Amino acid sequence: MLDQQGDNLILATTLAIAMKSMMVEPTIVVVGDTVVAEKTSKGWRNPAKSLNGKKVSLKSWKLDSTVADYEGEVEYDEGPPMESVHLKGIEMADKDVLSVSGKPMFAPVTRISGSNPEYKKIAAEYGKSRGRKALPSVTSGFQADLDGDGRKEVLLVIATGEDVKKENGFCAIVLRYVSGGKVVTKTLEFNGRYGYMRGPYSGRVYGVGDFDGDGTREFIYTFEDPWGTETKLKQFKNGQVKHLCTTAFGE
Ligand SMILES: [Ca+2]
Ligand SMILES: [Ca+2]
Repeated sequence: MLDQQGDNLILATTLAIAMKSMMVEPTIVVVGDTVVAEKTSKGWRNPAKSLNGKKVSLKSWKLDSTVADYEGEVEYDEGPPMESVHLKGIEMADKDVLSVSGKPMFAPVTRISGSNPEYKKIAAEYGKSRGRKALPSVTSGFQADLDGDGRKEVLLVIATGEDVKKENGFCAIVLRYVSGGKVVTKTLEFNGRYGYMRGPYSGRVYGVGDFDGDGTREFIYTFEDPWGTETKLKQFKNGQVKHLCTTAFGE
């Protein structure tokens, strides 16, 4: 009798494990508590309503360090104020934390300090190249190997302060990489339309890594103004930036 019960228990446990392994988790990218991208068999896309109720286990990352992993559920909210897909029950999530389900391979990153003279110079030269008189600075950024070729690229947020937000102010996200022995500066985002009811703008880069395990790295950043936020997922490969997905909130 006891043996029979033991056998049943083993059978039930085996079934539970088998069922759990059969439930395929969606591949999602989350910033704070907001799902910003989903990988399907057709590629990356905006998170869909079909994610509602899906269980996920996420690996979390805060630019250059791991933070506590999350196991939980995805929830779809049709609004108001707006449609969103987020993690259930973590309202006060740290906005800087990037979380990815499955087995993401985060790439090591080195934070860049805006007070470093080299980056002060880079920011000043960039501002000048855009014809702006206001002196910008590197407000955030990092070095990381975006394309996995063993050499690090640089992602920078270059912005002027709020005090000079009139006609000369701007915020940009730029990528710097070496091509043919020369440093190339590629502008990914630029906004200088400061003025009445606009600005200041800000940007933030969150991390880089192979999020879906297909062998190509992705990177993610947010570009923001008081009216809304755009979070963009991109790839850098063979000197080209490929856009994968934008999730926008706001007006
Ligand atoms: Ca590289
Ligand atoms: Ca990938």
